Amino acid sequence: MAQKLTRVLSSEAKDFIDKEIMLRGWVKIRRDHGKLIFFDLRDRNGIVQVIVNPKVSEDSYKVAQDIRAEYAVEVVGRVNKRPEGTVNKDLASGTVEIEAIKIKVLAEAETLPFDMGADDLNLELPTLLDHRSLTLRHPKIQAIFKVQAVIIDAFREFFKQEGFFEFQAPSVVPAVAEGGAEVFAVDYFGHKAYLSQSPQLYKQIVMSAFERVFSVNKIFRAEPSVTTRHLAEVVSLDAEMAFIDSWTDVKDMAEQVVRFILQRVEKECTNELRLFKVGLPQMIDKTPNLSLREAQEKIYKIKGRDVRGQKDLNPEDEREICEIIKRETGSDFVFIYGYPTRHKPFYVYPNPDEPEYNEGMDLLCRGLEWLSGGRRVNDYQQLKQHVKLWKMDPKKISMFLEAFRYGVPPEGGFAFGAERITMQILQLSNIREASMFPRDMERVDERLSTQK
Ligand code: AMO
Repeated sequence: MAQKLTRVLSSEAKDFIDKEIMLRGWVKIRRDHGKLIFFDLRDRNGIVQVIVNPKVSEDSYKVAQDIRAEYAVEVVGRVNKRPEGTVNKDLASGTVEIEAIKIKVLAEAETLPFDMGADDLNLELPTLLDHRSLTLRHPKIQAIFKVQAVIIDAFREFFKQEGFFEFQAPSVVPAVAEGGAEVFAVDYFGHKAYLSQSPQLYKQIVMSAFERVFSVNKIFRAEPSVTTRHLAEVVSLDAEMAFIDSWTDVKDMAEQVVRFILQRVEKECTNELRLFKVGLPQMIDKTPNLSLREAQEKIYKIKGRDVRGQKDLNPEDEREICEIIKRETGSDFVFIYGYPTRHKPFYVYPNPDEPEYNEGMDLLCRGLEWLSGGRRVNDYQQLKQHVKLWKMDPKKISMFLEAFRYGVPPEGGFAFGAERITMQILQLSNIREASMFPRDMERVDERLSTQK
C-alpha cells in the first residue's frame, strides 16, 4: 500500500522540488485552457498554482473539469520549478507549480454570489459584511485581521515584557465609567445593569493591587451617530500603571507601546501592507506633544479657523493639527494634553498649577484619535471631592473609592481601540472593515439566530 503523504502548506511547496506532496485547500480560481486546466489553491498561509494535464493523470483531469471556486480539495502532485519568465514574485510559492497526480473533492461549493477570485473584492460595505462567512476567505480581507492579530499580540507582548499583569474586566457592570448616555442597558436578573463602556474603574482597582496591569476587553458604546470611525462594540487595549512621577511617564509608555506595535507590524506584515499599498505611519524620535490650547492656537494661526476656547478638538481640528505637525516635524503622531477638567471624567487628574485643565491626553495619528489616557486622581480626599463636584453618589462608587482609601500612589494609564489602529495602518475608509462582525446602529447579525 502506498504511504500516506503528510500535508504540506502552499508556502512550503518550494522546499519539495521534484518531489510528490499532498496539499489541501480551497480552489480560488480555475482556468480551463482546453488541453490543460489550471487552478490556484488557497490554504491558510498562501496560494499555489496547480496544473492538471490529462497526459499525467486522466482521473485528475476529469475531476478538475467539474470543480469550481471554493471547492475544498486535496491534491497530490509533483512540485515543478516554474519555467523562467513565469515566476510569480507576489506569491511565496511563486517559483513552483504543482502537477496534479490525484485530486479529491472534500466538499463542493455552490455558485458564488460574487467573484471571489479577483485581487480586490470591490463590494459595497453592506454586501461585504452581509456575506462575512465568504468574504473572510478573501486574502485581502484576511490581511486586515492578520494585521489586527499582530497589533493585539504586540500590545500583550510589550506589556508582559514591562512587568504588567493581564486581567479580565467584567462586561456587565452596574455603573457608567466614562459618563454620558452612550450605554446599553441590560436587564440583569431584574436589576438594571449596563454593558461596560470601558474597564476604567476595574483597571484602576486592579492596578491598586497589582501595580501594573493591562487588559484586552470588549467595550460597548451606544454611539447614536453613524460615522466611519465609531463602532458600538470595540476591542479596547487598556493599561494602567502605579508609581509614576508625572503624566509624561504615561505618555512615554504609550509612545513606546505604539513604537513596538509598529515595529512588529512592519516585520510580520510585509505582504499585508503590500496588498494595501500602504506605508506605516512615521514615528520620529520624540513624538511632539502640545496642550489643547497650543493646538487650537496653531490651528488659528496656520489655518485661520478660530476654535480657541472649545473644550475638545473636533474631527476637523484633529485632521488639521495632524497635518500641521506632519509638515513641521515629519511626525504622523502628536499627543494633545491638558483638557478642561470639568469636561472630562471625574478620575482625570487636574494640573496642580492650573486646576481648570487636566493631565489627560490623547494620541492622534493622521487625523484620528488612537488613544486616550493620562494621570488619574489618586488622593482619596481629592477623589471624594471630585465625586461630589461631578454630582455622583459616593455610596454608589464606594467600591472604587475603597481602593484609594488605603494608599494608592500616583498613577495613570490609557486605552486604544484595536479597530482604530488597524483601520489607520491599512488606511481603510471605514472602521467597520476592521471589525470581523461590526456592531453599529444598523447592524447586528440578524441571520444568526438559533431561535425557532
Ligand atoms: P476613550 O473613550 O477615549 O477613553 O476610548 C479610548 C480609545 O478607544 C477607542 N474608541 C473607539 N473606537 C471605535 N469606536 C468607538 N465608539 C470608540 N470609542 C473609543 C479609541 C479611543 O481613543 N477610559 C478611557 C481610557 C483611559 O483613560 O484609560 C476611555 O475609554 O481608539
